Amino acid sequence: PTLNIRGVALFQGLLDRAAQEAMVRELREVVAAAPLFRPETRRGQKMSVRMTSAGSVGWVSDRRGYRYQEAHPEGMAWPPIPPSVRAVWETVAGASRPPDCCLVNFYDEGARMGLHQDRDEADFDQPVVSISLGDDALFRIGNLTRGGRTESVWLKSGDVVVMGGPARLVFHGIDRLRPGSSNLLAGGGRLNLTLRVAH
Ligand code: MD3
Ligand code: FE
Repeated sequence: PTLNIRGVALFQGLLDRAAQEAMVRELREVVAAAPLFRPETRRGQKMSVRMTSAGSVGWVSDRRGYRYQEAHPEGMAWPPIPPSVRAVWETVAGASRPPDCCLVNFYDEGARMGLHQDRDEADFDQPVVSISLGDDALFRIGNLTRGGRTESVWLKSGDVVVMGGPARLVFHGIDRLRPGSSNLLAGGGRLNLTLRVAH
């Protein structure tokens, strides 16, 4: 890694421009097969981030709660995880199992994600791997419990983050984008992919 913050490993610039462009082309197919939607929190609030998934299961949220399920909210199966995305997991995860979910988050200018833990997965010994594409985003890393001091780092297009070991359950979030900082995505914004072993 090029940087390690509280056990969160950053691989800055792991994907070059050509690799990023190839991944975006594959992700267009994912979104065509399983459209982005805006999940609702348990309290019925629409999230600002739009999401979809690839893999055998996908992450959904509605008034029934957060969970992984076999179908998109509109009923279709999730498309397969693109090979270029799987390859990143093989390179950096050091995991004993392949991912069964790739959560795709799309941020437009103004979208954010509040501090939270990722704890809907069955096995916290498996890492989560994140890939950033498009505009820069201010990523905040907290602690294993809510509150306390936090540290922030800008994630740029092509950066990969691995959360494993003790860092797997730290609170984290995205405060804001730097709009116009990347021309990778036509129309701007940011895609974040998180590879997970959900089941
Ligand atoms: C640290 N996504 O989808 S990715 C998420 O940029 C999520 O869209 C953010 O948090 C995004 O749940 C941050 C980096 C990340 C992902 C999972 C983690 C950091 C993490 C799990 C544990 C600790
Ligand atoms: Fe998260």
